[in-house]
Amino acid sequence: QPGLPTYTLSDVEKHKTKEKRIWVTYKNGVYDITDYVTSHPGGTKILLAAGGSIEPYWNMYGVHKQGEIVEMLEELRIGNITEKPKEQAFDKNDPYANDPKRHPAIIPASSKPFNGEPPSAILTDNFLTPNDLFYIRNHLPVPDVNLKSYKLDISVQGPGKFTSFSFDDLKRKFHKKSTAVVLQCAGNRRSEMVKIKPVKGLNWGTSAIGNAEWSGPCLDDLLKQAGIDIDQVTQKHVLFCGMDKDPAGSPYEASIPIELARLLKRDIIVAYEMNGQEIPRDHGYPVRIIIPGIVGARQVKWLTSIKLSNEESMCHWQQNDYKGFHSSIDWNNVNFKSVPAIMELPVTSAICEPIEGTDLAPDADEVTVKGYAWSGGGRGIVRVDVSIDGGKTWDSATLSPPKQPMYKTFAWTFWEATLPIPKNHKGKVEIICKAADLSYNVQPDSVEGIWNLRGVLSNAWHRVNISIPK
Ligand code: MTE
Ligand code: MO
Repeated sequence: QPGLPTYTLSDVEKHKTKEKRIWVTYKNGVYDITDYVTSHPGGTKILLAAGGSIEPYWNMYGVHKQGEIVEMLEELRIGNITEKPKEQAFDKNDPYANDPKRHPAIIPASSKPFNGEPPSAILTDNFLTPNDLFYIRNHLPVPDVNLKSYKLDISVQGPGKFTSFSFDDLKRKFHKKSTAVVLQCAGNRRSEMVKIKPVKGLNWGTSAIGNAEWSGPCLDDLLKQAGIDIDQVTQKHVLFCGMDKDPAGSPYEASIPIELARLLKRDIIVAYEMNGQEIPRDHGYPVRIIIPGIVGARQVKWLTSIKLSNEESMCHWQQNDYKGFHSSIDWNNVNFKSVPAIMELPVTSAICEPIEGTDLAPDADEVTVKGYAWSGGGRGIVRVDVSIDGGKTWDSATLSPPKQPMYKTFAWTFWEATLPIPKNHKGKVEIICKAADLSYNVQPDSVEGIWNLRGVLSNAWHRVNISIPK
C-alpha cells in the first residue's frame, strides 16, 4: 500500500497495550487492531499477537485464512514494513547456536538453555497440546541427532548383559503403543511461590504442563527382547540417560525405582512419536522415555541408554534437585539426601481462562471459566470446585475426563463452569479452582504452607482476579 507510513518491526513491538494502541503485522502490512479487539470472535486471544506478526496465530487457528478476514484486516491498515526479519548470525562458539526455532507464542522463561511455556489461554483449546505449543524444559543445549547412527543401549549392571536397538528396530520389531500422557515440570506454578519468599528456579506460570499422545514400544517389550525379565532382576533402579551434556561432558540422566518400573511396566513408553509426528528436537528427537503419572524431570529426552543398576542415577538433577522440603529448610541447612527424588506428583488444577486481569463487559452477569486438572500416579480427577467469591461458596465444574481407566488416568481432565457475577461485586472478583483426585487428595488452600526453597510442587488453589469496570 503506497502512501502509508513505513514502520520498523521494533516500532511495532512498542504497541502492545490499549494505552499505546495495539499493532500487529501481516505480510508487510502494519495494522492497528485496538478498536477491533472487543469484537473479535475469538476474544482476547488476538492479543497474543500484539506487537508482532499475526501469521503464526492464524496458522494455529485455521479459520482465519479466508479472503474476508484478510479484507477486514486491510481496513485497519496504518502502514508498511519494509525491512526483512533479522536472521540471527550463527556463532560457532555458542553451544546453543544450533538450538531449534520456537513458536512465537511460547513465553520464554530463559533463553540459554531455552525454557518456555505457552500462554494459558491456549492450553484449553486442545486436549492434545500441539507439539509446537508444548512447554519446553531444557537444562542444556539441544542435541542434533543423526537417525542413521542412533542406538538405544540396554544394559544390566552385574551380569553386564548388553543389547542395542537401532531406530529402525524400535519402529519395526515391536508393537506400537500410544497413550495420552501429561508431562508437568515440578516447578509448574513456581511464580506463585515466589510471591511469598524468593526461590531458586525458573519463574513458571501455570503452563509448564502439557498433554500429548506418545507412541512407541513399551519398556517391558524392549527389556524382554533384550532377555531381561523386570520382575526377576535384582537391580533396584532403572536409569535413563540422555544425549545432552554439560560442559564437563556429563549427560542429563534420571532414574526410577524398580518397584515403580514394575508397577508401570506396560505403561512406560519408549516414545518415537509425539501426537502422531516425529518428536520435535526440543522434546527429545528421536526417542524419549515416557513414564506416565510422574514428574517431568524423569521423562528423559534424547534417550541413548537404559540401565538396570543397583544405585539410582548420580546425576545432579536426580540427587540434588527436584526434591520437596518444608518451608524452614533453606540453602544453609538443606540436606538433599534426607528425602527421595520426586516421582508421582500431587493433584493440581488451574484456571486457563479468563486470564488474570481480564476486564469483563460492564453489563456482564456471568463468566465462563475453563481450566485443567490432573493428578500423579494415574489417579483420575473426581471433582473440580470453582468459586467466584474468593472461596466463600463453591460450584461444581463440568468435567471432560479423558477416555482412560480411572486408576490409569494419565491424561488431564478439562473442566468448565459458567458462574454468575455476584451482585455486590466492587468492580473486582476473585475466581478460584481446586480439584480432588480419585484418592480424595485435595489441593492446599494457600501456597504459604507448601513454600519450599526450590519452588517445586506448587499446587495450591488457583486464583485469578478479574475486573468488571463500571
Ligand atoms: N531430558 C533431558 N535429556 N534433558 C533435560 O534437560 N528436562 C526434564 C525432562 N527430560 C530434560 C529431560 C524436565 S525437568 C522436564 S520438566 C521435561 O523433560 C520437559 O519435557 P519437554 O521439554 O518435552 O516439555
Ligand atoms: Mo522439569
